[in-house]
Amino acid sequence: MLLRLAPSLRGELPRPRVTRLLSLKDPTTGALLDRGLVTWFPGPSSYTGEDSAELSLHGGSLVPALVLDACVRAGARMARPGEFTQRAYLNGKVDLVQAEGVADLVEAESEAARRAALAQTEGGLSRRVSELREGIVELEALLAYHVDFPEEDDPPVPLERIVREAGGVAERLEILQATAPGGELLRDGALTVLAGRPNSGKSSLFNALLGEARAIVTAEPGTTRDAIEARVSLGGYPFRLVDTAGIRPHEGEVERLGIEVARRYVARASLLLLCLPCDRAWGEEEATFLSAVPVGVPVVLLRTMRDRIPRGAAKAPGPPGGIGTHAVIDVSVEDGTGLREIRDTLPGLVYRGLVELGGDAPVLTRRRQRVAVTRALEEVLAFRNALSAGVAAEVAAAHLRSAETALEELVGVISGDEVMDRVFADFCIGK
Ligand SMILES: Nc1nc2c(ncn2[C@@H]2O[C@H](COP(=O)(O)OP(=O)(O)OP(=O)(O)O)[C@@H](O)[C@H]2O)c(=O)[nH]1
Ligand SMILES: [Mg+2]
Repeated sequence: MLLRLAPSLRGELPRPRVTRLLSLKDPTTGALLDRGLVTWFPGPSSYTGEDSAELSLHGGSLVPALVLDACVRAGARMARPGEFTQRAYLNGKVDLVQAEGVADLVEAESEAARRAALAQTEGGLSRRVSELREGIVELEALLAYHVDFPEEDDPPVPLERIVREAGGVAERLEILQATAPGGELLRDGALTVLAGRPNSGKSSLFNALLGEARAIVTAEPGTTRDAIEARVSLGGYPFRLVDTAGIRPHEGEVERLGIEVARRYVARASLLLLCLPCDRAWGEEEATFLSAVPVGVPVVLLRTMRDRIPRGAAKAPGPPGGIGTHAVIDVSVEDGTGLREIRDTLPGLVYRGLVELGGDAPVLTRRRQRVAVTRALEEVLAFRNALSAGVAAEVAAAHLRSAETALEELVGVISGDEVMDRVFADFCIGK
């Protein structure tokens, strides 16, 4: 196909992996379509492992469309979403987890998501999974050794040792499993809701954190009627920030609906930013929002409009004792007070485990991965319990084989078409 598109090659493929400037011509009419850079990658030294060529064109929308059309007429067809990476997987270039990392890398919108995805494409998670699998294989070996010498008073591998080592493997699986909640949020962003009474400065703060005037701000209470959502990276971690309607007792129909939306957001939030102006005391509105927050969701109390009270002056009273907020930050969008502290504080509240682990530690970023690791963990624990309870070693060993299967399916050593289709279905075209 490349030869038909670039007649100046005279039927001879370019040198592998060396860029050539070539005229690309319509295979039917011979008309010049573009002059571009062409690189030829003969298999297996290519992304997919198969022969492939890459064309760098002048860009825009018409030129690439014309050249693509010419490619199709010369015998090519358009790739399905994820087809390049799927072929790379089928040709053994990457495993399933690395392939998922490629999709995440393309979609990454924050530094933390990018780092985790890159580490995953580079095989970081795959290596961890393979170490865990080896740990399980080792348990099987120990067990076989133990079973081979049943009659001896002093077997070469005492049962207690196998039980202990199974506990060690389970612990390592648990550490990996614990990265899942944060890892899954890395892909979607943590739903972070700005809530508070009308005119508490929610929309102003929303705009300040976004760095653009997205929500309308007025001195009129009840300005925001609907929820506005935006993706933003704070301290390198992804957040879905939501500005909501302020809550108050005597509201009109539209505002009431907006408040209802706000309540629903609060119920799904990963983090609540409760706004209360520095010159206003804690009241019923704040207590109402707090009561709608699900257990375990961190709440940050933002004392807004810090510039409105003189430096050193006391703020109006905050929440009475006993109301748990995870942090209190004084902010002002007028002079920028507290914005830095918000960026620095929020990641640690939502991405707790991940922030502590640091950038390159293996992280589970998808439900599929979490389910597999959880299954492996449960099987290893079942094995340990069975062994301690005196169940015959051969019977207990079945749990180890199931644990192994779960990890093998995870990286795709064995995988059904269904799993594979699901993994590649949410890729974008061209990857
Ligand atoms: N001085 C000062 N004024 C602020 C600050 N933040 C917000 N304001 C003002 O307070 C008023 C209300 O701000 P908004 O951001 O619209 O408040 P809101 O909570 O979104 O209000 P509703 O959408 O009505 O619930 C506006 O006049 C803002 O300009 C601040 O840090 N300092
Ligand atoms: Mg508002």
